[in-house]
Amino acid sequence: MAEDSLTILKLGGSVITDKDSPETVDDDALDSVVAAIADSGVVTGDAGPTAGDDGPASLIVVHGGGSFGHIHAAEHGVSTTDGTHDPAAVTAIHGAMKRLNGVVVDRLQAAGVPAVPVHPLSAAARDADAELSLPTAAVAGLRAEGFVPVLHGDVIAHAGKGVTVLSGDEIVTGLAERLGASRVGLCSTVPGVLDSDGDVIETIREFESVAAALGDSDSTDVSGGMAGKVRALLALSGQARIFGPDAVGPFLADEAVGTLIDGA
Ligand code: IP8
Repeated sequence: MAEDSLTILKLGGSVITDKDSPETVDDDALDSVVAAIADSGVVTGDAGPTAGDDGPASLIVVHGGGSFGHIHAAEHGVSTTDGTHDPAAVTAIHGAMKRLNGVVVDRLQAAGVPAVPVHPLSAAARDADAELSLPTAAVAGLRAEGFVPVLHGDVIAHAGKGVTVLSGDEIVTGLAERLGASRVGLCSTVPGVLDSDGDVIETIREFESVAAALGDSDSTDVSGGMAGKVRALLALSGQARIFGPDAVGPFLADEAVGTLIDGA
């Protein structure tokens, strides 16, 4: 399979967890998206003894924090811009994300997807200008061997601030640019980007046309809601889609689901 057939799929933390209840997985929602991934045929990698024979696995999964990472991050006052030097805070936030990641990886494996965990804390960092360094050798190497890397929002070293939050959305856009993804999808709790009447906007090509509907247009925090997501995806050199949980299967089948974000 060609390198350019890579799909990056983000599962929103609010989709796969119960946001109102600390460290609680939404089992039905997770099982449903896992089944959609397993049934999609997108995963062609073979992680067995002949690993790599079919070329790189064509899927990378990223998931957000939901009621795992965000609750601990808020408790310790850590965000994408506010950091901490407290090692106990680092392990509390990272540990929660690893627990959620373990559940996601286990469910995917149980469904036959050759999923393996990748933890950003051990590899990524921001410099003093908040510029992200996101090495891709581990992810690319795992793909080449037929695995489906499963990454998650995390805390990472941030020059001068200790650690700050790296959102799943930043991982998605960072990997999409660095690995040249052909398809990028964000599975959210809503069926797409909604206009002021609550209808799904079909296509967004520039931010100003939707700024009023999205509000918070000055937000630079990519972890900060739909406006931040749209801005980050518009900056990609390729297209992306935002859609709801029911559309994971159709998205992987190349259907025009949710909102197309096309800033290229
Ligand atoms: O839910 C945040 O990831 P996101 C992860 O994608 C943490 O914003 C550690 C709160």
